[in-house]
Amino acid sequence: MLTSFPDNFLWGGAIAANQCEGAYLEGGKGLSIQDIMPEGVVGSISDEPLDSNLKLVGIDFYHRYAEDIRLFAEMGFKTLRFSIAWSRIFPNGDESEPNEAGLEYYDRVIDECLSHGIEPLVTLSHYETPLHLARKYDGWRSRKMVGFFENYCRTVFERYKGKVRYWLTFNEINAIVHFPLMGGGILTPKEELSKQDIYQAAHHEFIASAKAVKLAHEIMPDARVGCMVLGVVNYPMTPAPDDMIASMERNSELMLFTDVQVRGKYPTYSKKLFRDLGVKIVMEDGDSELLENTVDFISFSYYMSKCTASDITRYEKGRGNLTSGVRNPYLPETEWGWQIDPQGLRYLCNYYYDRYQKPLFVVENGLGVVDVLVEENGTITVNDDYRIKYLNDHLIELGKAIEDGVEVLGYTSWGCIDLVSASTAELSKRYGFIYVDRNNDGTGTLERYKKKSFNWYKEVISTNGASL
Ligand code: BGP
Repeated sequence: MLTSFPDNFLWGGAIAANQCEGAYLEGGKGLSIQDIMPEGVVGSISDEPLDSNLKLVGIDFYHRYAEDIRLFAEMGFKTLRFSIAWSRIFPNGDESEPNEAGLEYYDRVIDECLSHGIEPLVTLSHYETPLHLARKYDGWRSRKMVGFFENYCRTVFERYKGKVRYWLTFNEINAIVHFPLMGGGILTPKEELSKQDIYQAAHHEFIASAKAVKLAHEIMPDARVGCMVLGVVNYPMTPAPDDMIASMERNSELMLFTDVQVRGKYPTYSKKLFRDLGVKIVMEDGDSELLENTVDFISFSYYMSKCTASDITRYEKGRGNLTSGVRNPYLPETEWGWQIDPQGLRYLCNYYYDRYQKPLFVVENGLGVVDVLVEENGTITVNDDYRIKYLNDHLIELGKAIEDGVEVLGYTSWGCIDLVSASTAELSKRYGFIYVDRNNDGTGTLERYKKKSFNWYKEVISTNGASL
């Protein structure tokens, strides 16, 4: 029995606009890059949006948000992480006046959350660069993006101040290195981009993020703004010092993204890293001061750990969503080859907290699985004991991290309702406590069904983790 979770611990779930809302042309919305990625990051992009893109309807959260939020409230959610689709507010991304219908939509979503005592946790940019900005500026390769993003942030901060206290800037900001299109709205193919292009684009996101933090604190003095990174820990494959150093260097590449946003400057090791990569960040006057607007907390996704070796060709490659590594022979893996490592979560929490002494927020964690609906005593459900085990094991380790002394603000399980996968753009990879009747071919009633894990999570929340 665990009692380590603090009384005000923010239990909840996480979703993203492009993966659940659908209705991507309703309410005056403009297109985002997601609308030309019908196969997800693993596939190719199209010139124009395709009707075959499951995101056209998503899980119809745009119309069913009230029903879905009621189900989250029934589980006892204290918080809901969702993103605002930038292109609902500014359809092209660079207009001066916002789209009122888009703002009203999020008024309704936020008010619905608040009416159930659910604290909104809003991601400002969840892989959703407006398509027009991708086409006109090649996304975040252009410094101009900073101003457009600032305008968007100011608009939503002014509109939702007093209602939304917790904000995240860029979802998995470090993903830009691996997927420049998804992370940076960059249409130039990755093979044609230099490391200079990519890290310069990341710099623009750092500046935009720092400006968002500054603005948020000015407009909403009680706001708490976090960075969001893809949280991966790299174990050395063997105790050989060469492997240890390889894992240190690999971790440094990841830590660069939190270091800049949490410490407010590029770390000392970045000099060598950038020299080796042939990168020279172009800084404008005032950038160093701007970066000093550091985040209030660190949020991250956690799905797996990785191994690194000085010579990775000697080992089997591990699979993963956005980064790859060496397969760890001690760990089981999911159907998609993601290595399951609950203890890695405890390790990573300690790693971040030792480094920064700032509160952490686990904003994504979960198991993507093909679920099967069954009928039991007249009730349609999914017996997802595998998901319960996965989440239970991770939460026990999170509890241990808290006992270790790590300050953790909350935990939002990824895809608390089934939604479209980011990597595959399919619906068959399900994470939810709530099943949505929609298939990869677009068929299905969109009906919602509670899985077995629904009541399990409800119990976890109502006992504040003591039932784990
Ligand atoms: C993260 C993204 C999410 C989410 C999750 C699961 O990288 O922030 O948007 O989708 O991964 O990945 P997938 O949907 O590919 O299973």
